[in-house]
Amino acid sequence: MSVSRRTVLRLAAGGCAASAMVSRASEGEGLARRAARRGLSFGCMVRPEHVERGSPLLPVILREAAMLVPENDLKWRALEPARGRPDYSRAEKIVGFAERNGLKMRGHTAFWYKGVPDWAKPEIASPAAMPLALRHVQEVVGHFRGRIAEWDVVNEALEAGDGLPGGLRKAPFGQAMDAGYIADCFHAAREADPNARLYYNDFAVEYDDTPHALRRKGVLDLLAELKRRNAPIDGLGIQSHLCYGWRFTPRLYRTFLADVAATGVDIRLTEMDVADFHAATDIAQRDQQVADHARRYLDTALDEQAVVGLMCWGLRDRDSWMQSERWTQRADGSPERPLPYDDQLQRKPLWDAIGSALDNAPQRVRRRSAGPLPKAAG
Ligand code: 9MR
Repeated sequence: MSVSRRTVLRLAAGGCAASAMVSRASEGEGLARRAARRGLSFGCMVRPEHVERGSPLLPVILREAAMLVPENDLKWRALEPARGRPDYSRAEKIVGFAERNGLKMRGHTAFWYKGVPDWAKPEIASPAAMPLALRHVQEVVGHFRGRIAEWDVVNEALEAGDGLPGGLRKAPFGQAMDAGYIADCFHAAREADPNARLYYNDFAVEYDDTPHALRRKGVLDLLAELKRRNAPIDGLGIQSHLCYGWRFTPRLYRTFLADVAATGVDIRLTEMDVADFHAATDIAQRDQQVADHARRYLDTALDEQAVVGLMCWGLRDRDSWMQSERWTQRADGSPERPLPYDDQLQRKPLWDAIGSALDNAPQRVRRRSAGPLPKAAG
């Protein structure tokens, strides 16, 4: 990475080390432009404080991302901690920032079992559940009508282990529900914002093991069922929480993506990061292992034309959800390094891997079912 004249001048003028680092990190072409050149989009998860004036991440976000998604601020329990008094202020910080800077927004997520606020839980667990949930979907999608380009309308509704028909998850309902409730959420979202692209989003479909195979089957069955019910679904979000050391089989995954694409929906990789608890202790070696793992995944995934873009679940290691998650902790006690930037805002091998995978992705051509391609950049 070259150090620009501006950085050299700033260093010479005694600018503080932190600002020099930020300046270096935001130099050169970001992933957003590299993605756009292929007709793809790159973006990331953010928190409101990341986009506040003075945040060291701010210039990095502006350089790297074309699309933002709030980590928690659009979840029902965050928006409406007390019944009837939704507070959009934290979400508005991010949406407003995106608007001022010409970035697109993803909405995550209108309905998620883990997002149900405590006050709504007893009601959700009764036969009267759906009106309350649908009212929320309409409220949140409608509030941001015309401002959020794409919504995870329903998140993580599948869990084969629960033993329900269609592989549906029991939570958050106390009773068995069929896929009709998911279709209803999509109808409610479409009505609330007719121009938003509507996604079903899930995790654990990426690897070559039994739970992932069951979830893949669940996803395909659900897409077929939603089509059968005429639900207005435009896309599948594949979270892509990767894990170094887990078995990834390109041929298998390629087939899955093709099967999804054949249903006519777009695919977005929505929350990518790479858990490194099976990777080396040595940082350089570990970062390279993570990067190579992601590269193999992305080369396979981006080869599918239906994949419209990629989002990382954060840009900087210390912002990762994995830092506070028990099952992702490393045996040597060191923090996870799952994201493209380290805590000093230096680019890591994962950043290079994502950039090269984007460069090597086949140029997107307009698909019959797809929305508009992003404007080509550079
Ligand atoms: O990163 C999010 C973390 O801060 C929250 O505590 C958690 C529960 O709301 O959700 C995390 O984000 C999850 C996302 O919403 C859905 N896919 C898995 C993500 C990581 O757990």
